[in-house]
Amino acid sequence: MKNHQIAGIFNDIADLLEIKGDNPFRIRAYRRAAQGIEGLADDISAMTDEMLVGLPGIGKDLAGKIHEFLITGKVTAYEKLKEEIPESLITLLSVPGVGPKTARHLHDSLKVRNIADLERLAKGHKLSGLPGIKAKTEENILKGIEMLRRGRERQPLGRVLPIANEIARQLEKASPARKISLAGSIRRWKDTIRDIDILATSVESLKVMKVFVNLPVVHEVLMHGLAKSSIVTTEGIQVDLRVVEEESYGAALVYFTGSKAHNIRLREMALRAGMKINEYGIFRESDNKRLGGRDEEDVYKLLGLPYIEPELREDTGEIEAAIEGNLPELIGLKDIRGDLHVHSRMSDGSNTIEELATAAEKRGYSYIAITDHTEGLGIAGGLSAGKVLEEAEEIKSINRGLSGFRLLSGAEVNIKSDNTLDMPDEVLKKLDIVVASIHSGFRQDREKLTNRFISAIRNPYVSVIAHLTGRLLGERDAYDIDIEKVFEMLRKTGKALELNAYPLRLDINETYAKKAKEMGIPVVISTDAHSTGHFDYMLYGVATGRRGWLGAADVRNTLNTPDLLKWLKSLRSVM
Ligand code: DGT
Ligand code: CA
Ligand code: ZN
Repeated sequence: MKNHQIAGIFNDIADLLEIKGDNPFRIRAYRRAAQGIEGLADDISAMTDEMLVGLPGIGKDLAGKIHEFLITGKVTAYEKLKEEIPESLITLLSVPGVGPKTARHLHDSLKVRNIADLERLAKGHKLSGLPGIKAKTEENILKGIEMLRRGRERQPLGRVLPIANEIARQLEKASPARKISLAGSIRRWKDTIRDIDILATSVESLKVMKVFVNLPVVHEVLMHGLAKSSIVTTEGIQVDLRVVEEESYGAALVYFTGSKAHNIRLREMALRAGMKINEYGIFRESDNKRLGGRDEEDVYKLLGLPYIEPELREDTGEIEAAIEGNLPELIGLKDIRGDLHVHSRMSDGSNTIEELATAAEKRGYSYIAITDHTEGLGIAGGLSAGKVLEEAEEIKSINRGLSGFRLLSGAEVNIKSDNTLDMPDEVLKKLDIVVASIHSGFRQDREKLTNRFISAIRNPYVSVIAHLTGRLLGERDAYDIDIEKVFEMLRKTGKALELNAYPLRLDINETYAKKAKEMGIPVVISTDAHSTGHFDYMLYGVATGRRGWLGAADVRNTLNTPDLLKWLKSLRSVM
């Protein structure tokens, strides 16, 4: 899919325009367009020009640029901008956390020309104290450089999964493979992926491998064999394909799904029971007689275990739970009845409220909450108190025309550095749901940051805490906060923790999700959608929930509409 590439170019153009000090509206238009394209479920290269212009945030001019890219593989305006701006400056901009302004300053005033220079200066404390360089900037620059390096090793699942699915689809279409499955960390839905593992069965392995190493995504062939081949895609991701016999499929799937730690536990269990397990099957130790391995259930059954879902296979207690018959019944996408964190055009989203409602209803949802940014977040078009109330009125009136689907009025308020919210209680009390998060000043120290969240939870109208860790995969590490303390306050008040499904955020990982469940903290899984296409990200949120052992009962947006509203109301009588 070209979507990701085009969104990347539009984001780059926005950065370059910002460096040039171009018109902020123009810059924002590019960012909005990028965001809309990134969220599309459909392949942009299959769209007609009229369809392009019909996309949210895309006018004639941007549609023309997309068209140009699809035909020529280039966008002239982008190429020109890159020529105008020194390459060394663009390099500095690639460091996570270094924005256009800092990059310009480093480049022009401090004459920094490459990442090695930058690292040396930051390490030698040569930057702090200089005008325009804030106290913590040095530290953040070093973190950014480190992340840039790490980012090359592991990619976010949200980037890798579409590529893996596409490869599997093409193998299915063009090769004589019978069964095809993704394996490895992708099948376990880990948040970042080192390489893609694919498993197939076939009696014509030679042909399957030939198709594989000649796929259009292949950039380089590392190994071309009968049982295993490896390629590197044009995006730089390694893909291993293994072809096995039908009778080994289950055993191989267990083996290559991993995790390694889980496999080791299975092997120990097998040995203790006088069996041997490997990627070919499960055998009796004494005479090597094949006992099974055709499907995964087979393997677990022979070990005396129920089937264990791939998301749980991390050796974090799943084997013990399986032995005791205590495996959790995991939440599924079908359990989700709505999305409780959605942005409309009123703030920085790409769609109108009606468009969002229509798209959500089409997915079979019963409700969504419109939670636009509020005042404090000027850059994201945050709404004033008057606008928040206006939007709530509009939602009421739209609801009158709906049946079987309901819009919830809400807001995503910003918890300010002084612990207060950027919206008064009199406004918040008129809304169905209030999501509170930190969007600025997140470089405060641990105690201050922690207290900001605690204060927000104490506010009687706050229902959900979002972006608790604030991490952005490959770009920003988690905030330094005392999670224990925040969780304790959530437990006390019964307020909910948001598991953000946006694949580059997933700021509540499986460990925190599991901890929330153990403490009895209600979880909501929300996409933070900024366009209708982003509703699809729910998949990643649910997967992370599953990795955190969550069942439908642990997640509040599995409730039906009356029960959900009742729960939200009940939170307001807490304090
Ligand atoms: P990653 O790092 O995102 O690629 O994570 P995985 O889990 O996909 O790791 P990978 O690609 O190295 O290996 C795929 C699976 O193959 C892994 O989950 C378990 C299995 N495996 C790999 N090496 C070993 C090993 O030395 N022993 C055992 N028991 N299993 C292994
Ligand atoms: Ca892998
Ligand atoms: Zn949001």
